[in-house]
Amino acid sequence: MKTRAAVAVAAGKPLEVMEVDLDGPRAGEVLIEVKATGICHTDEFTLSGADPEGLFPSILGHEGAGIVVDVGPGVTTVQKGDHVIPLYTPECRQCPSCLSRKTNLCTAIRTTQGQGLMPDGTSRFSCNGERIFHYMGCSTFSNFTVLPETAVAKVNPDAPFETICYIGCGVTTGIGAVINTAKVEQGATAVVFGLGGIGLNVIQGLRLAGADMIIGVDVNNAKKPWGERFGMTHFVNPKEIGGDLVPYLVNLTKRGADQIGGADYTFDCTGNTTVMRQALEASHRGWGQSIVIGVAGAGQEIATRPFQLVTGRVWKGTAFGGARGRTDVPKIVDWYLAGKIEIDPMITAKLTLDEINKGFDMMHAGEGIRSVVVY
Ligand code: NAD
Ligand code: AHE
Ligand code: ZN
Repeated sequence: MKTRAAVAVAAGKPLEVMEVDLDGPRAGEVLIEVKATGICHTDEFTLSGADPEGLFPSILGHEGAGIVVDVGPGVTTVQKGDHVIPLYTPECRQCPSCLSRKTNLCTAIRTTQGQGLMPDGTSRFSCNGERIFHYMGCSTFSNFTVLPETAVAKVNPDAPFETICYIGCGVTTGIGAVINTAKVEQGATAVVFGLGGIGLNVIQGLRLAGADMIIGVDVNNAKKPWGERFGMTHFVNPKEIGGDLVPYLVNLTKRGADQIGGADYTFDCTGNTTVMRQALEASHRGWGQSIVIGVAGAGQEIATRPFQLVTGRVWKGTAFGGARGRTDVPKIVDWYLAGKIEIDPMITAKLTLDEINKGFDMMHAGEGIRSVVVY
């Protein structure tokens, strides 16, 4: 079949919207009509050329929602008409990782996914006979896409596509980092670095978990009201404090008899390795946990004095907020429908596919929070 898609033709170039060819679903695969997709900073990261796994030409996008329109042989868990959210972290429930119960990082199809291919080692996308790569197993910047059935979560059909697509990455990553990865307790202190599409969801996760002090750090003052809107109690712009950020935050988090300072939990939502170090060092001696969410480019590394870890700080990372997609994503959609979490205000632009590059421009300009393409 033919489908319209925004194709990443080369690193650093705007996406090109065109008609491409899409082969139907093979065994164990499903064809999805994508109804809406968010634009995550990770799409920008890959498009920029910084992603060591980046492939071109490819169809980016991993934060979508849509309807199953066809299924391949042997598919049993979803059927035509089901409303689904594509999962860049699948949940096969059979691989050693899924069975371990220690991680959400299903390994069943990770190798081919990283090669931009379906599990059988081929691509469903092409244009004029030239292969186009899939991206993160999702390629939601195409109006129609094919995924393995283990990489779709069936969700409540009452939920609007143009908001629940955000659960496909940003919402689940931010809230999951708090609940699944850090396991934040009531009364905790926390610092969130980067108040964008992920950081604001960390903040609403912290509010949900009952954190007392939620400090937001961002170099863009326009993010302050956004943080406050979702539960941030203090805002710090590192450019405006007139000194080093770490001692400033350590001092700010000194409470009562605790004259040591440092937050119980810190979260990097920037992808900046200097910020990751600051986040670790701003966590509390003895028990502070610092969660790396941001992704950093090829060749970039994090560093700290081992003393920071010897003295009890814990450096952790999280992908997709530690969520097991087929199990947890439908629950998060239900939380949204029940009003337990907010999504609508964070969607600050709705675009057509032809306007998709505007979404990247707004991200570069620090304007708004999340842009969504509605097909
Ligand atoms: P975004 O562009 O919406 O937000 C980034 C925010 O960080 C912006 O508000 C920006 O002003 C702020 N910022 C930039 N440099 C800063 C600095 N030095 N100090 C403080 N704030 C700074 O991006 P996003 O969509 O929220 O994504 C954030 C990061 O999370 C990206 O690296 C993205 O690739 C990554 N990510 C990871 C996962 C995962 O599963 N681990 C999932 C989604 C996104
Ligand atoms: N390709 C990058 C890795 C990027 C990365 O870490 N991606 C996250 C999701 S970001 C969503 O916006 C992830 O799921 N990681 C686990 C995995 O298996 O990729 C690189 O640096 O190579
Ligand atoms: Zn993402």
